[in-house]
Amino acid sequence: ILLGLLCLFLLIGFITVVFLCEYKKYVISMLKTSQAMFLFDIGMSYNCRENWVALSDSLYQVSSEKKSWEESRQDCLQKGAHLMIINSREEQNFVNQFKKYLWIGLTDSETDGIWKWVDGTRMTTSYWNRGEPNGGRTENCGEIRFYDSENSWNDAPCSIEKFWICEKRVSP
Ligand SMILES: [Ca+2]
Ligand SMILES: [Ca+2]
Repeated sequence: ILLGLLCLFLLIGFITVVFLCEYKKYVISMLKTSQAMFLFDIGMSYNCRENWVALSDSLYQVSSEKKSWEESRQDCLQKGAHLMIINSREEQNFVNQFKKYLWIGLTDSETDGIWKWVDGTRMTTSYWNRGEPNGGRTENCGEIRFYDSENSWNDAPCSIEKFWICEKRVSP
């Protein structure tokens, strides 16, 4: 009986999730102005069909295509998000788990050797792989590369097309 109840609860949960997704799609189709859509998106804070994954106060989405660092940055902005900013060991270990080469929101394009996050803050804690960053003026964008090591970062030429990871804050 206990198992039966558990199954019932799971079924109800599943139906609820599917219903909410369909409902959201319906409302989005009704709201044609982009501003209303943006507000609604923040309100729901969870995108059913877009594979956002939650960790602490943020949602993360790994891209399914490859783009340059700048195009990746733009893609995240269009989604009301930004390229991932790593400021905890938890986030660092989390991003390695995708086991993919991924652009993150780190660049030293402005001043070589001064690494900044896409929100303008200086990088303080870093997880560079041994010998990195080694690109000087030719490698100005940060990526997750050596994901089997905690220190997985590499600097790479920004024009190379790679997968990327967006981050969206849920609470302010
Ligand atoms: Ca550089
Ligand atoms: Ca490098």
